[in-house]
Amino acid sequence: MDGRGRRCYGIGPSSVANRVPAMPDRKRPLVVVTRKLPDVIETRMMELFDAKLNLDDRPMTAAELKEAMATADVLVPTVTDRIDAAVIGAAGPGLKLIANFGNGVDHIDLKAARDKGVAVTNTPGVLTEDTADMCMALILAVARRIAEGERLVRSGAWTGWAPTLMLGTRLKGKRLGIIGMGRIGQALARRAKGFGLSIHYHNRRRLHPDLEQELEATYWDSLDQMLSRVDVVSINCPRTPATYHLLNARRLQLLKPSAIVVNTSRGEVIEEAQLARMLQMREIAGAGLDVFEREPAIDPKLLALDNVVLLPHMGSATYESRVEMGEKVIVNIKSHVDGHPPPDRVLASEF
Ligand code: 8YV
Repeated sequence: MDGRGRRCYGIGPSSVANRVPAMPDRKRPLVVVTRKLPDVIETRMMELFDAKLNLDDRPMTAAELKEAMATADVLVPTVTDRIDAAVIGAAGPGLKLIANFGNGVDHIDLKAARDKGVAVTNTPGVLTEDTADMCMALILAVARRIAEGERLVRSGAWTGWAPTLMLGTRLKGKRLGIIGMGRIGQALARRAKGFGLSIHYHNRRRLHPDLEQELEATYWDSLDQMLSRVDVVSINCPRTPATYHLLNARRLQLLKPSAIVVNTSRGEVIEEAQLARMLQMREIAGAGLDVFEREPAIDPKLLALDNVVLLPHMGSATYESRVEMGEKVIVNIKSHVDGHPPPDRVLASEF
């Protein structure tokens, strides 16, 4: 022990020279986590940081978020937190990083963060495959009426097999139009190819020819032209000012009446009221929706429709994905506090 009761390590006689100096007391960063995360992630955060966890998982109010910003060094929000200019404006001098738990950052005012000198990170890559699985599951569920069939069995009204019962649509040979050919769009394309769908896509940038060839994907510079020719549309682009209501009333009307729309991205990319109206009128055959414009509120029209499969924003909800997202958050925070640029910085200029 040294004179201040701290443990010292050394070999041989205790002398100042052969003592390993005690680590200087470095203040651990105060990290406020807005929602309950997997136990392994919370435990590691407690080991590394002065972590303030939200064990009862009650979403924080705007006032609580502002208070957290004023005192913390790092905020770890999720898609359910609105990190707008007012919340960012409340940041204290220590707050230099918002380490988002999730890929999409449309709930964070990136410009306000940049102006305030606050870096923003996200968790790309680790939820790609799980989200693509969910896109494919929704396509299958709508085309083959899986949720409807399940409801029929549970209702007790099923009277047995019949030649014309629950007829759906064959996927093999149909055209899938992917809007947003990033990681998730490409992972969906790989899956969909296996189901015999031909791949069409619209993206800000055309893919490298080698990748396009590997995916056997047809690029459409014009979204309008692609929409009128495909049988299934999947939204896989991020929600940005440019993609808000990208599928608006006019574009939805370009779809074939037999078309299926699937959305695992953000509700705001589709003009939801119009989609609900067209589904109700059977001007669009069906939809699989994991995200909504006013989550968790859902348009009552959608709730009443049989040709729609509705999920509670669970595209990336696997245990593995949540743990890997948490690990990414930790690496981003650790790099930042150690003075290195965090690997998953989101640049305001990208949006
Ligand atoms: C996440 C998502 O679960 O990462 C995203 O952008 O939409 C979801 O899959 C959610 O964002 C967690 O904050």
